[in-house]
Amino acid sequence: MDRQNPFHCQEEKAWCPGCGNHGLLEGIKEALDQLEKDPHEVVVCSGIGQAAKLPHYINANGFNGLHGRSIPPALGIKVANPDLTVIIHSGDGDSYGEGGNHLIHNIRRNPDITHFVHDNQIYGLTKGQASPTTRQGHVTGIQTEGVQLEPFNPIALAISLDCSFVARTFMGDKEHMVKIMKEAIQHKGYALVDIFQPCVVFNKINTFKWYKENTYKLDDDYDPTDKIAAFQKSQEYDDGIPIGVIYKKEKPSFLEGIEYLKDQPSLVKRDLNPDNAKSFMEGFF
Ligand SMILES: Cc1ncc(C[n+]2csc(CCOP(=O)(O)OP(=O)(O)O)c2C)c(N)n1
Ligand SMILES: [Mg+2]
Repeated sequence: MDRQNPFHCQEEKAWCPGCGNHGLLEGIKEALDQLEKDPHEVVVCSGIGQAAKLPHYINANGFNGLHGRSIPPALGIKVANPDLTVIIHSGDGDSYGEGGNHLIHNIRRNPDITHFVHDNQIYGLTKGQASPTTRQGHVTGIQTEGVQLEPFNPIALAISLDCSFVARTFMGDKEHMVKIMKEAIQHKGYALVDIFQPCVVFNKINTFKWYKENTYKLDDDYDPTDKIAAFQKSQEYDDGIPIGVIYKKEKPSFLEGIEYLKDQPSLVKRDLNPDNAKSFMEGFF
């Protein structure tokens, strides 16, 4: 690229030195630059958490909402202005715990948005409680006897709901991560990308070294359209976790499925006529 990356931002970051979020942020800026996007074309949405601070550190439009609520504003923005590239950056707690219900039904809707989950397998911002992806037996300051619950498997859930694009990557392998990010952004439909992102302070088990030693890349001849094979891949953990595009399913995106919108301008392109709302409101009084 000979242009300067327009997504760079001078804002000081409130992340710990060594946090996986730094590399992840560099990765998304690089992916967007390589796709030759411009900042005004991009919106980054998030909920609450360390991961969810990302919209503050990238030169693009942003929406930092409530915990577990990164998806609804992203969907609203995409519906109002389908020309925008809408991306979510949020944590494993935010996306799979507090936001779990939105995740499920968003997969069913299949809007054309991309969801990058910073999966550090812990609640980072609130200082190290178990998240849905924390493994059984993992001892935390709250789960002093070790986590009792079985972990949530986002990849298996997404496949079971026929999510149109399901991938996993590790921020410690920048080339792999940027490649997957670009593919996910270009995918038409909802793309869920679980990104392993070490929390160097509150997760002493799933470290950089651990992810490096416990992940492997899917073979080139792996077929992501094979649902049964994908489901089998989603079960692998203890003997190595596959990274790459795990599942893909072609289907219409949310807006394509709404018949009456087909020959209508998008909301942002319609004339604003407050009088229409006035007469509508008068009906309530
Ligand atoms: C409704 C609600 N519940 C709980 C909280 C407290 N809270 C803030 S961030 C957070 C966990 C964030 O974890 P995760 O989404 O994994 O992000 P990370 O900090 O690890 O990047 C919690 C429980 C909140 N702000 N709002
Ligand atoms: Mg987390």
